[in-house]
Amino acid sequence: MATLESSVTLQADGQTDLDAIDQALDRSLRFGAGCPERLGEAMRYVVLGPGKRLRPRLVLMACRACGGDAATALPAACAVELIHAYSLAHDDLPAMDDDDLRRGRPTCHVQFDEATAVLVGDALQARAFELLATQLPAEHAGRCCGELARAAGAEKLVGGQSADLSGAFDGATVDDLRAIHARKTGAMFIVSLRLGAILAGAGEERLYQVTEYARALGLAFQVTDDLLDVSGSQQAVGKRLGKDADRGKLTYPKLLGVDASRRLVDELIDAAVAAVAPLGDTAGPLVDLARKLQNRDR
Ligand code: GRG
Repeated sequence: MATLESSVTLQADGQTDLDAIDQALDRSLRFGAGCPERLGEAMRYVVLGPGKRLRPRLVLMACRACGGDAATALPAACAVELIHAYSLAHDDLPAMDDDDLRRGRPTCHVQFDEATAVLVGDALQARAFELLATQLPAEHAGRCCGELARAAGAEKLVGGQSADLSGAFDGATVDDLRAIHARKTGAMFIVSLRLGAILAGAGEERLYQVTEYARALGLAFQVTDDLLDVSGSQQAVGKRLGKDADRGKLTYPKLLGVDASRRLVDELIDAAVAAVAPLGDTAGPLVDLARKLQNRDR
């Protein structure tokens, strides 16, 4: 595989980071003759569509916040986005959320077919770990592989999805909902920050601080996602068709009401900002991103 070194200079600038991430993702999805054309095309369709690239941006921001060179973290940034993209393609399948639209376009199984969507997810997951194993500095590669495997695995991302699909929600509380989202959404936010920090050579105290930031941000992200569903703006901007609503999905606004959900977002964002305050100015982009996310449904 070609190295992901980008021709775009990585700077503390959101747009430049986005360009660098998109270029590196593009390079990470070039395969040799062994990859069937349709599979490669579908992988690129899923990953290179118009997503926010939130998790890879968090990897780079965390790396800089902890004093590292963000270019070192680019393979990790791509790896988390590949896992995220696989999870969305699988979540959209008829056996799961059965969605027709993702990122404003037909979902992978609609555009291609179900078997291809399953295989796309399988191959993206493998590619993510290949990137970490082959393109990170040797002293960090093993730990990064282990942390991402755990976040994506049966106790976190996959476990949260499984618990969500099992859907025994009668009498469920906000704590039950939090427990699912901590696994389904939160773990990928946490690992994004942690990989960036690890690659900057952060010690345990810094790792703890960025983990607490990510924990609060991930939950706030989920609550605002639910609030966007209520306001209908997800559909308005064509982000997600969302059959969730039809199958009686449990959400924060349903359990708490809209106003209390917004207050929860405010508390979580304040907690996220406080967690990285000890890092000083280098955490500025993390603080700015948290404040933007706070208002994304208002
Ligand atoms: C199939 C193992 C497996 C897991 C699926 C991510 C997920 C778990 C399901 C997606 C549905 C969901 C929980 C939505 C809530 C928040 C979320 C993860 C939204 C999608 O992330 P964005 O908004 O997407 O960052 P983009 O398209 O911008 O990358």
